Amino acid sequence: MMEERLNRDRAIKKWIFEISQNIKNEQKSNLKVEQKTTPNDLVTNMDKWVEKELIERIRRGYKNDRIVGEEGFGDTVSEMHGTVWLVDPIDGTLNFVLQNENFALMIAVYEEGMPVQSYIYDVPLDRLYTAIKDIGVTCNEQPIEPPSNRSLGEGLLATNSSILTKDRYKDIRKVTRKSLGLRLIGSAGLETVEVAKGSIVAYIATNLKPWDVAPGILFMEELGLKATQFNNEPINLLDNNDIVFAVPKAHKEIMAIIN
Ligand code: 2AM
Ligand code: CA
Ligand code: CA
Ligand code: CA
Repeated sequence: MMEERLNRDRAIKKWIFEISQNIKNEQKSNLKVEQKTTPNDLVTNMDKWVEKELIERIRRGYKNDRIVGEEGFGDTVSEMHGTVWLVDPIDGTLNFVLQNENFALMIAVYEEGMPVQSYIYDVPLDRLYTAIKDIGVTCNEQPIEPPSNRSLGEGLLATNSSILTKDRYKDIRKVTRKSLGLRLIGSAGLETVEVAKGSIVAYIATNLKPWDVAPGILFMEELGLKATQFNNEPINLLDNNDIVFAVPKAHKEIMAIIN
């Protein structure tokens, strides 16, 4: 079992480096940007290309596995039996288009519904964050130690913008007031990584898709951190989720405020 995961780990890293090289080389003038649902919900030809490339490689090596991809080139998955891959080709597409930084390529592998391998690759900074079940978390092969268990009042908070614009989430103001300050990156994956590194004590976000949260769960588990829905229930990978990723102290305070 462990050997199989280590082989898969080597394959995934190779794919990530090969594919991301092309993201960097792509002439931005050739980028085709389309609107999916709203003006801030975009997809580019690069998102689609990356997802297709990844899925092709996974299918070649792992015929029996199923794949869930944001841009729809994978399978339709309604339960988590067997091995399921969740792929977000570019997390932070708006940043990719408008900033050319703060975006990541993300892959998560689940076995029988349990997270076993997670990859969040900060493409512009060349930083590969990994979480492997029972082995731990790394950044470019260097181990990341569990962050100190701080309270909201001792740390920074991250969130997504829709939580601030929608009235039904007004408790977020109370949470923010208790913290030292608010930070928004615009990539769920990179915000997750900030929690893992201890740069922020909590990431609170609404309506995230399965591929946005799938890698983060193992990062939290391996570091002894919390990953739940707003109601403190486990995250459901077959649906959208309102999530809190946090160190335990901050998580407990947030649960008390929002529930
Ligand atoms: P994406 O760039 O892969 O779509 C932005 O706050 C974060 O939320 C990004 O990680 C983004 O992922 C994610 N997100 C999820 N649903 C979104 C939506 N409908 N519109 C914009 N961002 C969304
Ligand atoms: Ca998207
Ligand atoms: Ca995403
Ligand atoms: Ca995406």
